[in-house]
Amino acid sequence: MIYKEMSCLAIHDISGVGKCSLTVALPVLSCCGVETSVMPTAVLSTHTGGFEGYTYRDLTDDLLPMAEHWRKVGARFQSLYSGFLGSAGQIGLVEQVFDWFKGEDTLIMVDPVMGDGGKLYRTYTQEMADGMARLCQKADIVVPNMTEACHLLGRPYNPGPYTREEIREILHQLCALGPKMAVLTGVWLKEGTLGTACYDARTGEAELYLTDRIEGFYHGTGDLFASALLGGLLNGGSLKGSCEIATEFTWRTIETTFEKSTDYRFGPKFECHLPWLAEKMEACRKTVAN
Ligand code: PXL
Repeated sequence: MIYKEMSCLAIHDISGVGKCSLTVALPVLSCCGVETSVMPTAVLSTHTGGFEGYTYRDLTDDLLPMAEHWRKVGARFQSLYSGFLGSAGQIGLVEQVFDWFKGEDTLIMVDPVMGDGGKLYRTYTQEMADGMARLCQKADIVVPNMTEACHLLGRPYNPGPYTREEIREILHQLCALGPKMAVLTGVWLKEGTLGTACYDARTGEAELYLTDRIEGFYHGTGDLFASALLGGLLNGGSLKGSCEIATEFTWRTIETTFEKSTDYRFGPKFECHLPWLAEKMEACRKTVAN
């Protein structure tokens, strides 16, 4: 076993039922060997995708006091990773948290969780979407789906299929906002496929990872993908290598969810694939060590 010290502050909501955000980020990052601290942005009974009558407790007022306490006790994080945010004010506070905890080598990942399938989530306002664009400027890496990318860039939403040129243009435009790296989910070129695309503006390297499309809409898979991607990068994986692992991990999970779940709203069945992910992470550490 190769030991590597890795840490992360994950800033997302916690939805009690319907695995997504923190209930996905924590187990996945822990499995990757990353010591993960959490800043819960809101507490919900379920996620907002498909359940009626969920409870929603906004934690905006708690965010800065939490961060101030961490500063007092000397907490440090190698990576800062934000996802679903509950209000426009909260986005500004997360910017502040980034400024406080950003060191020279800190990796900031922003997953601009705003919507899917061409639509913004129910809790999302235009003001929040504008704030999210600002937050992305502070990131080293952004991980939007197609809906989120189009919204961030002011592009009309195209449900697909996409051309390689279109994907490349979106990735370039995302990096032009500020991040060094951009990863797009929900890309496909022809029927029956679905995957991800990555681009590193420092090296110009880009890659597309396509898998067989499994029909259905699977909540929480964006969080699963982004968390595994961050795990790969922290373990020393390249952007391309980490993107490939995260894409396959997500695909394996979707396959199991398709086969075993009777109601996809209750979240992706990823747990049985964690040993596979842990092995891939060990391989990333070995490559770096040799
Ligand atoms: O997986 C994204 C997500 C995170 N958190 C909450 C959500 C969603 C998507 O619907 O509702 C509360």
